[in-house]
Amino acid sequence: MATAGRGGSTFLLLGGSGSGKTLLVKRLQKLSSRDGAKDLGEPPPTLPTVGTNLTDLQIGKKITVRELGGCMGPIWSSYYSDCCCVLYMIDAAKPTQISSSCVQLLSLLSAEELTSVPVLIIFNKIDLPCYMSLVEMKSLFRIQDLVSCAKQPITIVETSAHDGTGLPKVMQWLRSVLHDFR
Ligand SMILES: Nc1nc2c(ncn2[C@@H]2O[C@H](COP(=O)(O)OP(=O)(O)OP(=O)(O)O)[C@@H](O)[C@H]2O)c(=O)[nH]1
Ligand SMILES: [Mg+2]
Repeated sequence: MATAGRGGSTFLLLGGSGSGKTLLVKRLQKLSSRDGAKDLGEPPPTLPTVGTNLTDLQIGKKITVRELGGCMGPIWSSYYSDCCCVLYMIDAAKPTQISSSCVQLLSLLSAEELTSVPVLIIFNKIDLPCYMSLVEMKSLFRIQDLVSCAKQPITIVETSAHDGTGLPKVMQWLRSVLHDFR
């Protein structure tokens, strides 16, 4: 298990272009705000992240989420040594992105620097009518094999950053990771 010293409390947020990383961070920021917004309201607009985007969240203690834009895929690995865990986002309503998402996921799971960091796999956009169910996604990504071969502890959630479904589970995972670091 990673220690809090490694990468401080920087949570790396990765995933294909347009999978919903920036919107997720904005939603988590609202959920973790002092008034603990129950009603998320309309989703705020987002722009493609060209580079990296750092956001502080207060989840019991301060953590920093570092989103790397999907277009940064070729250099994601240069940030691997500076993180304590990874959130990996997949657009469950975009079949054309599945093969590249799968290759990127396998690549990060086999990276030396990430062998001991917890990984949260997020299947996002489940509010869209055309989304692929968790059963379908698990089968396409061969999640059973991945989880049994990977060295990292892997957790899987389904979310909609649009309507907020599943976001409490993401918050719960962040808290549990922080708790394990204590
Ligand atoms: N319907 C729906 N739309 C979503 C969801 N999450 C994000 N979106 C939309 O998808 C688009 C892309 O979202 P972003 O959060 O900018 O995606 P990103 O992963 O940060 O993309 P890059 O920064 O380019 O890597 C935006 O129009 C979002 O409003 C979701 O769960 N459901
Ligand atoms: Mg973004």
